[in-house]
Amino acid sequence: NIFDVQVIRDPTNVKDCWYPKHISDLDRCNHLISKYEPDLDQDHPGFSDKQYRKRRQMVANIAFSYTYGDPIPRIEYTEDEKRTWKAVFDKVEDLLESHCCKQFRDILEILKKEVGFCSEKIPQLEDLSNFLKRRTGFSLRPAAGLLSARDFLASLAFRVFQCTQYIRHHNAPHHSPEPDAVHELLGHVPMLADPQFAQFSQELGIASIGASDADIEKIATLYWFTVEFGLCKENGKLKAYGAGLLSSYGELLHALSDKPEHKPFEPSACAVQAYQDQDFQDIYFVAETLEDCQFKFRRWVEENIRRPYDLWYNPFTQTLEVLDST
Ligand code: HBI
Ligand code: FE
Repeated sequence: NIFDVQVIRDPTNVKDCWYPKHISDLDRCNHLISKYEPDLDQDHPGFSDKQYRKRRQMVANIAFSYTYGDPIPRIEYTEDEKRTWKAVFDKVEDLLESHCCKQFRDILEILKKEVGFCSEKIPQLEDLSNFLKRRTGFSLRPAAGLLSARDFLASLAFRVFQCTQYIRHHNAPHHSPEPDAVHELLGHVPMLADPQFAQFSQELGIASIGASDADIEKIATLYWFTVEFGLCKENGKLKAYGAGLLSSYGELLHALSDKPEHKPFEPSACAVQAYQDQDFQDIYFVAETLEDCQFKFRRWVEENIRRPYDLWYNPFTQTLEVLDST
C-alpha cells in the first residue's frame, strides 16, 4: 500500500548497498553458483558426455550475451531433449487431477489452448514470456544456470523470472540436480500466470532487496518451501503448488504420501527450517490456501525484515522507488 509510508530513517544508507533500480539493471544480476554443473560435478549425469557439455555451453552463451529488451533467442531442441520433455510432461499429466492444485490445472488448460503447450514440443522462452506478460506482467529472461539467491530473488521484485533454457541429461529424465527448462517451463511458468501467485512471488522479491545476507537466507528458505515445494489444501485434500513438485512425478507422489512430515505453513518456523537439495524433501509445509500463505508471509516481512527505507515497484517506469514520506 503506497499510502502506508514508512519514514526513511537514514536515506544515505540506501546508496551504500547496490541493488537493481530499473528492470534493465537485471543485466548485472546474473551471478552463477557453481554447484551441480556437468563440467564440475563428477556425479552429474552429463559429466562424461562431451556432446552434452558442448550443448550446455552453447545454450549458456545465449544467456551470457542476453541484455534487457532483446527477444529471447529460440532454440532448436534435439530429439533427445524433446523425448526428455515428453517423458516428464506425460508423467506429471497423469497426476494432474489427483495431485496438482487448481491454479496449476486451470492455467495448464489455458497454456494448451493459447500457446500450444503439449508433450510433443518444448515451448520457447520467448513465447511463454509473452504469454506471461499478458496474464500477470511477469516476463522471462534467460539464465545460464543456478544463480545466487540474491540475484534470483531481486529479479522477482521486477516480475522477472530468470529461466534456464537447457534440458537435463537424457539419462536421468526424472531427476535434475540443477534447475533446467523442464522444471522452469512446466513447474514455474503456469504458477506465475496466476495473478495472486505472481503477486506473492513479487513480494518475495521486494522483501529481498537490500536485505542482509542472513535475511536473504531466510527469504530463500521461504521461497524453497513455498514456490519450490509448497503444498496447499483443496477441499480437505493435499495438493501441490510448488514447481519442484509440479515438474517431478516421483517427488509429487512422495510429497503427498504419508512418508514425509507435513507441517502447517508458519513463516517464522519455515524460514529457519534446514533442507537439502539432493534428494526428495523430508518435510513439506502445507498452506491453508495460497492467499493465506501470502498474508502470513506479508506479516512476517513486516515484523522481521528491517530496512531503513521502504520500497515500491513502479510498474509504469519499471523502477524500484524508495518511498519518501515527505
Ligand atoms: N537460479 N536459475 C535459477 N533458478 C532457480 O530456480 C533458482 C536460482 N537460484 C536460487 C534459487 N532458485 C532458489 O533456490 C532460492 O535460493 C532463491
Ligand atoms: Fe525452481
